[in-house]
Amino acid sequence: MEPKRVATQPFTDQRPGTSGLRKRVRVFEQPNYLENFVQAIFDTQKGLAGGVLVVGGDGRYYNRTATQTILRMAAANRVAKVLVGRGGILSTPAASCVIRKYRTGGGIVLSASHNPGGPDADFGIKFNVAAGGPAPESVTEAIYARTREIGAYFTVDSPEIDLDRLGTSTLGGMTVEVIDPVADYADLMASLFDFPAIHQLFNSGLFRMRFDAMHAVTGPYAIEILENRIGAEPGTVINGEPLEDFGGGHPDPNLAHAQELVAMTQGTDGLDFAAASDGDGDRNMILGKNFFVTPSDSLAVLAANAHQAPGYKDGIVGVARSMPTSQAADRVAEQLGIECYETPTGWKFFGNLLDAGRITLCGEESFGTGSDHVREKDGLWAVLFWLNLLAARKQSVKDIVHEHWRRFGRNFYTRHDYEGVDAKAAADLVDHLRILLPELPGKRLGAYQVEYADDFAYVDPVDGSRSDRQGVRIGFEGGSRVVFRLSGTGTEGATLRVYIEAYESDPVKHDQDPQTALQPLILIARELAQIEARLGRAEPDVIT
Ligand code: G16
Repeated sequence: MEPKRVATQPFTDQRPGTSGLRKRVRVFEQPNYLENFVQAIFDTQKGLAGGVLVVGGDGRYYNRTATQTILRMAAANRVAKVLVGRGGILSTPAASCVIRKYRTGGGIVLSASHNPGGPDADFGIKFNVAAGGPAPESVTEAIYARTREIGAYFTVDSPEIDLDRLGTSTLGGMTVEVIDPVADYADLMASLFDFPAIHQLFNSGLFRMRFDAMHAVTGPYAIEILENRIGAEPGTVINGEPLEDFGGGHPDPNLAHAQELVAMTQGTDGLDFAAASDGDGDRNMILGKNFFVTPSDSLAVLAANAHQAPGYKDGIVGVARSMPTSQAADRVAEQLGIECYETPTGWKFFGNLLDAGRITLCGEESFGTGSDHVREKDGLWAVLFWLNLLAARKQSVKDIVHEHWRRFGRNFYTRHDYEGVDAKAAADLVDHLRILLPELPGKRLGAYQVEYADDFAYVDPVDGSRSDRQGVRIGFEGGSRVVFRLSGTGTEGATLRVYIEAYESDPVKHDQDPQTALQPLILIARELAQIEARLGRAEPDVIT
């Protein structure tokens, strides 16, 4: 079967964002759109020819079509073998696990993560390198540059591969192995966490939990791990059947989009523990009875208690958080005497630190937590870590977090999102803030004294690469901060994110509602950025 050369024209909008190329399905369905991007991957990642490639996605609408296209193009581009998840499915952390376990040359992950799915919603594609993580900026920029000059792509004429049957077949000289998408990942989880202890917790009769898979990819993973392997009662996993449109929902595990689950934890009869994951299985939300754990606190609590889980029993070497994530983890690192790194938003920035053995745990405010076990954030991993902790400490979620605050102080935290705003107005707003920066240090805003104000820049300590303009930070004396940046994952207009944080050491004040505790800073942020005047929005669309 000879490769076929198909002439094409470049598209101008294929620069990957925070996490790969995310667009409306309709955009991907344009003739040659997906093909151009995939060919740009093969043209720039020369090592894939003759090597092994992993392909899988979150099962959203267009996943199967794209998988078949990629398989044909991989054959034409002389890839020796593709490992593809059954049904074209691999959660993002499972893809990372498989890429690493079988020492492959990398993977193509099909996902628009927490964005809605369906013919009128979103699709996405990203390339993960051999270490298992999202390609660093040097690679994504090279892929983008190639898409700007591409003149042809290569494919083969062949019937569709049967993606639903496990086993091996050939496609134009390339081997295609359809693998169980769950098994390798479930084995990895069993090696990290104390499944028998979690089993006892489930069996104690005193513990009730639900895991909400939000009709996204984690359903089969959660059923296999929680119910089949650990022995949680059937029905512990809810919304466990993956659907191409996620049942019409927004598969984003937060207080706004997982309301059904949040409600189950409320009241005296509320669940003891509830958790959810997102479209592609890399995000997590952790809830206790009448209690929400912010992702920033979750990272800090896991860092402080890592030794309780078998996979981390020797402790952790370092921790990293994205810049807008609260500084709760920094306080833990300080007490543990380990390094804490502050990186730009985007999981790809943790890759070098993990590869170099400088950190064990990392996390982001955007419901992402992970470790060196893979090179993606990992939703179910975080849930299992919390379950392991609950089993080991025999305390409630709320008690564990309150005890943590008493020991380290509390970083009150919230994120306010202004979604789908005019892109030019949002860019102007950030530019306006940049202009204000030099005159802010030393100024008083309300009760707060500005200590520093800058546009965050990051120099990777491992390879020296530099990333500029990663978000406007205004830091106040005492550790409070407001941060402004534009989302890099949206597909319509722009989304302004405002991150607000205040530190409180006094336990008497730890019970306050974050929105109340942070109100003065929220108002300062709105005024400084002239949000209502510039965006025409008095209130944010989503508060997390
Ligand atoms: C992606 C990235 C994360 C980032 C998040 C939000 O997550 O992997 O690192 O924190 O987007 O990014 P932004 O603020 O630019 O929208 P996911 O789960 O969407 O892949």
